[in-house]
Amino acid sequence: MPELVALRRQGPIGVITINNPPVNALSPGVPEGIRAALEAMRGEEAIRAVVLIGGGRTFIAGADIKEFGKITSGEKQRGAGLVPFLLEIEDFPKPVVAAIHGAALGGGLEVALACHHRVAAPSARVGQPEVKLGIIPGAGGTQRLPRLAGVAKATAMCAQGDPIPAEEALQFGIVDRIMDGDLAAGAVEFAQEIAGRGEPPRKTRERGEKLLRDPSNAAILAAAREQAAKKQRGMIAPLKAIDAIEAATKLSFEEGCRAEAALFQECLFSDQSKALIHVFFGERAVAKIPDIPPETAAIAIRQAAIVGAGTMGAGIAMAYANAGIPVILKEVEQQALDGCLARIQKNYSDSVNKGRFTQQWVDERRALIQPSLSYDGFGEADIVVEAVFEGMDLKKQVFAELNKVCKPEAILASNTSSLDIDQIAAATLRPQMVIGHHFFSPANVMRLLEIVRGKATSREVIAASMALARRLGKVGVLVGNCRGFVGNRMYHQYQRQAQFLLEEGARVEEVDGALYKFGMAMGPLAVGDLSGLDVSWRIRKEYRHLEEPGARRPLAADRLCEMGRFGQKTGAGWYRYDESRKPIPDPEVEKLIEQCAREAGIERRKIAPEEIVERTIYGLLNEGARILEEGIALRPVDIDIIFLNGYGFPAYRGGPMWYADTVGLQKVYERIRQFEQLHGALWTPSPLLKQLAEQGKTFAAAG
Ligand code: ZOZ
Ligand code: NAD
Repeated sequence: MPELVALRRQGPIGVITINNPPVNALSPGVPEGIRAALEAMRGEEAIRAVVLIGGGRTFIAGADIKEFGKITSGEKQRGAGLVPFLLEIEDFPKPVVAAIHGAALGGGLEVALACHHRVAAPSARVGQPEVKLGIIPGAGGTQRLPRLAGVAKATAMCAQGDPIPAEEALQFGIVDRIMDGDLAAGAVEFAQEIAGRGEPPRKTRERGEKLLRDPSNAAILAAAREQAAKKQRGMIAPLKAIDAIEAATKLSFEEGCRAEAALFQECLFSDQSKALIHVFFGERAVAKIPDIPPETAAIAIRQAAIVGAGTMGAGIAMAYANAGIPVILKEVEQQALDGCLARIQKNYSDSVNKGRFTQQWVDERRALIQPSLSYDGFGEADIVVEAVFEGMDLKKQVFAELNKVCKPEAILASNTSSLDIDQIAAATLRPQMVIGHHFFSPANVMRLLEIVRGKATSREVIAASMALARRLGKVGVLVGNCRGFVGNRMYHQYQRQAQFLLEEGARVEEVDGALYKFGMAMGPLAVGDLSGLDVSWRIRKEYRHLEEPGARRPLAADRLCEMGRFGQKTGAGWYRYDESRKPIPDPEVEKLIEQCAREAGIERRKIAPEEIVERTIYGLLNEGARILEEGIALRPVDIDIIFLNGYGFPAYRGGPMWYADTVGLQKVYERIRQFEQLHGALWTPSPLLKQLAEQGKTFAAAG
């Protein structure tokens, strides 16, 4: 028997343990091992029942996701899958009990469903998260789960993909018992109890009582489809998962499995699945920094402090408090501090009202935030995050003060969104402790943390920042130091193209509509209105002297700001807003844009949605290619993860660089060259893009 699976006998119970670290994925060898262990016990009279359990930290996290890529690339032939193997477990003549700790996910839950009974540790979770990888359960999950949990619960689990805790699984009949204490011992006892009943094993596929072959299924499925279309907009897999559950309600188990297999296959070979699997591994890949080994000494973070209690300071304070880290929040003015604390309080109260947190949890978090008008207590802080106004002189002044009041081993982080980290670090006598921690607004919600490495930043400070990001529930991506870093530098090109398109003839809602349809969470102009048009207006004015004389620049955004139209906060920007904060297209803005176009000598024309997407997204990824050339991003996947978590790029397209590969770099390059001929030097293709296109390569292969 392969070593991945071990068998021991404990009296009349055979205990099969899976040992495939780190997460007991069903890699080649694991099903074979389980099958061999069962076969060894089939004729053994002394064995009355079997326990299947995971070694290490979890039961089974699912199919081995690495195998999917091998199948779709043609490197490996797709076999019969797990379905026949699970039938063998289900048809085993002695009761098989799955003992679940950690997680039973995807193929892992499907294995457990094929067992005759399931027991779980109180902290265990079970789920069918396949849709998050762009696929559906492919080993009978959509057929067995509704038989155990009912159609509504199974549909929610398979279509939305969120795992549920053991207690809920018990409530819905997915697990039979929760075991406090030693799970293996409890499961053996449970197996003995079952064997003692002397009943034939209970096969999930034969349990039809919860399938409800009645009209209420149609309403459940219709509501699920509607929700998927709204909440998982653009994604194929959730709808296919619902189709598979529908098959369970209408067909025999065998026919249902065949329908599931066909739908699984369709999903597996889709671009969406390839993109989402890239994202799964990408989120883990960005945590690995080539020159910072995992054994780099850790800096413990027990106490934090923040300078500047504005929009960002408030969100960052909540992010720390939510992770259980005490934080001092310093302001210069009492009024600003009071306003910030009121915003924090309101945010927490809203979360309680929405049922996201309990009052007690919120009270405990709120108590971790200590307001201050002085640097008292900063000497004990292990990390300080600066979040004052964006201005180099002020940042330097604050860092010089921090240099005096903080202990030498404290990390000094700046939340600047565009300024030079090295210049900021030069205001201290310890530039090795200085780093950028670029949070995104609202900082307690957005998952991205761009971690900006200055030329002197120490490896320990970087390693601690990456670990801290995880602790704060964020995905930390290490980037180099340049104006706007990775995200804002690329987004600037995207925004700029959106504005050029307006002057060339597209309407505000056409630009936003095309990009929303592409899958962006919001269109670029609506985003501008939300974050405030005045912010980039100020930055443009500050950097105007760096612009090439005579270079084309869009005019309308400046005009809007001159009119006091800063976006949602003033009730008008690119759109008008009423109390519902719904953007309303504004004829005044169209007139203004026409006027700007006349001044710039632009003849307006009708612009198709495809061109809107190409102009904006290709503008973004041409800049991304330059960022790679300059080494500002470590790998293409780092850029992808930044855009998925910080800018609302659709995960099912894998991020901008992955999307470029999907379109084909030759095609992208040719189009960018056409844009260069039409619109000038702004569109000069990045040399890296040119090289990869000419060599017929992809970013993924080059990165
Ligand atoms: O890792 C977390 C997790 O959520 N894993 C993925 C769970 C999942 O999506 N399962 C469904 C898989 S698809 C499936 O099962 C399809 C299906 O129905 C079967 C159809 C059969 C068709 C046959 C055709 C062939 C988890 C919650 C488990 C643990 O989280 P942690 O934060 O503790 O640890 P991570 O996420 O850092 O993971 C540790 C290392 O394990 C790797 N990994 C995790 N799940 C894997 C996996 N590798 C392969 N397959 C999986 N299912 C992960 O990449 C990481 O690796 P390193 O190298 O970065 O350490
Ligand atoms: P903000 O204007 O809301 O808040 C800045 C706060 O800093 C003000 O309350 C001000 O009173 C306070 N302050 C100024 N000098 C201080 C000092 N010496 N000590 C203590 N407090 C001081 O600004 P914001 O939007 O929170 O931005 C803060 C930083 O975060 C900027 O560098 C900005 O570029 C960056 N950032 C902003 C966003 C965003 O979306 N707003 C996103 C990412 C990063």
